[in-house]
Amino acid sequence: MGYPNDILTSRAVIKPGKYAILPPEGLVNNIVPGFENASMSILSSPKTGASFVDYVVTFHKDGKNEKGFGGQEDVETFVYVLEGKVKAKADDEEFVLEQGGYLYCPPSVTMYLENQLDTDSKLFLYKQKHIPLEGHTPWVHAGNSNDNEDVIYDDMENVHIQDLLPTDIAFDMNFHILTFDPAASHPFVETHYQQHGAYLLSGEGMYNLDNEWIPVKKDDYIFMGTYCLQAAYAVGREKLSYVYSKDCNRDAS
Ligand code: UGY
Ligand code: MN
Repeated sequence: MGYPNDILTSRAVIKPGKYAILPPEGLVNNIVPGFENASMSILSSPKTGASFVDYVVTFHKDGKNEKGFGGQEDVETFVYVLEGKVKAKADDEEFVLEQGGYLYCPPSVTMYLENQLDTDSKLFLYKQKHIPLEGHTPWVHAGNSNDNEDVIYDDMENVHIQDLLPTDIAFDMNFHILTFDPAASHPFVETHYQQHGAYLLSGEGMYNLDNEWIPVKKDDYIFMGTYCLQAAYAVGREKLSYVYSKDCNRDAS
């Protein structure tokens, strides 16, 4: 007979369609066909009101997805390496991605991933239906956030942002990293059409979601729905940083 390790409470908050916070300790393993030697959890999906699907994937030794991810004519994919080292392919084009590395595959390009370590590699993975724009085609793009320029965010000198993908109009979404020095905050409470799926890379903060102040920390996942009120303060001694998706360059539908 088993007993729980602690009193059964959770930091998870789920407000379907509005927002969700998923702390890592509550995640369960989801089998996704094609992913081998992997533990993965689906974090957001259209079932919770997201226009995208987000996953956190831990590849164990020999972890891979030999059959590929995405590749359909209307699906775009993105991967960001949280920990470890993977070989990532966009069809036949090969990249070695270490911590901070990322790859975007446009529609009709299949993403293949393979752990390069005997230990675990951890990834933040995304797919979404691409909204095409006549005369413009997005392209394969890879990089490493450790090599990118951090730009001051909205005149707030203690907040920095980087764009992970090109800002070209062919792209209907982008991934960004937003980083707050301890005690920094957003300049105002945002309300906007675009949704976010955000994975916390470091630090701790108080996040205002729909005017509820909720403590968050490294490895939490936050879904923010359309027009969900949103703003954060960084607390503690480390920078609060998260990688997140945001649609762009398209009219509302
Ligand atoms: O880009 C954004 O909308 C971003 N500032 N939102 C957020 O951090 N919640
Ligand atoms: Mn926002």
